Amino acid sequence: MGYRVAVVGATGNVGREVLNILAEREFPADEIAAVASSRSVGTEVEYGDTGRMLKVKNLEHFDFTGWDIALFAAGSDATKIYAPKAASQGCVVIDNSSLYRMDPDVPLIVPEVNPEAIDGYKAKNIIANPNCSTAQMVVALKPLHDKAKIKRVVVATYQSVSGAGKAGMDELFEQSRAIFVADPVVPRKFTKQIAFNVIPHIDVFLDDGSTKEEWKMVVETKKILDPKIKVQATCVRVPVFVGHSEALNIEFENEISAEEAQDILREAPGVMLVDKREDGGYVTPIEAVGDGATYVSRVREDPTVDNGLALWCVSDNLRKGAALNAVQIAELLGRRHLKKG
Ligand code: 11C
Repeated sequence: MGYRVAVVGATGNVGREVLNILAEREFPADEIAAVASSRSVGTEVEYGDTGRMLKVKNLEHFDFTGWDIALFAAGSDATKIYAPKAASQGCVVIDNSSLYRMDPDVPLIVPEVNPEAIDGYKAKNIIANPNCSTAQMVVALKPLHDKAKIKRVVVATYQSVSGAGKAGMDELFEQSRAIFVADPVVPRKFTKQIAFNVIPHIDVFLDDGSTKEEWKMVVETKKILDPKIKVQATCVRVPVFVGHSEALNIEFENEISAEEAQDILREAPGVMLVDKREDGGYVTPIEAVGDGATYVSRVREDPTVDNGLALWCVSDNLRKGAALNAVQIAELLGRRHLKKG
């Protein structure tokens, strides 16, 4: 007997990717429900590329009783109402929003990094999935932290427009077209022109001048990896459709050479090292699309600090940054707690 799995927000960028990944990984599901807001009722979504079409069910009336796992990829307003409802009806919620990530009673999980923390899920029946830019960073940091203990990370991100949903992707496409045909460029989703530009602003501003996206990278890294690690982040939106990139500068407590770091990363779970130190011997976001790995390139020593390394990391933000990590959490939950079959 397999699981009964509900995918909430099934018509969005991340929800569709969740369905693709469940199908690709042959998740042992007896039943899959595609659930979304009333706007999407009447439409159908495909279960991966299996040809199997799922009729979208209305979240407002969906009864989660008897469903084992709900993978939520919905907006925060809907999540606030329906995630606790699903959890109270006995269904374990794996939530992709930022709502529960810093709740001390909710585990925040990246399976390659802190799988054991999932054991705390019973307090609320909710497990949180981290922000995409945090997920890929901690996958790359974890094996290096185990070896030489990280003290501080300075990160600059290059985040694709798909992080802002379908509206973000449409805006990049529409503005690019408008520029080619000399139409006016109108920013809607983003605060400034995104086509042929970069915008150093993701999510809302906080009182200290940082943005909430930057804050998430700080606090989520501490919760997932180690509360002692200091993180300074600058998060930037770039005109790329899918795939987030990050330039990391890392200071360690103990000595670690670039060669040692490369050897460690080559063997690390979830990491793919592509670091040839020659033209094209590194990964760009386009090459990471559709893949689950966190790619690491450009590993080198930073002689301006003690025990410093610099590196470049890239991942598909809709996959490892969201849908894949959520499905991996569901698999981990199955292995450790909800055994079936
Ligand atoms: C972006 N990282 O690229 C965001 C999207 O907290 O889950 C995901 C926001 C979140 O815009």
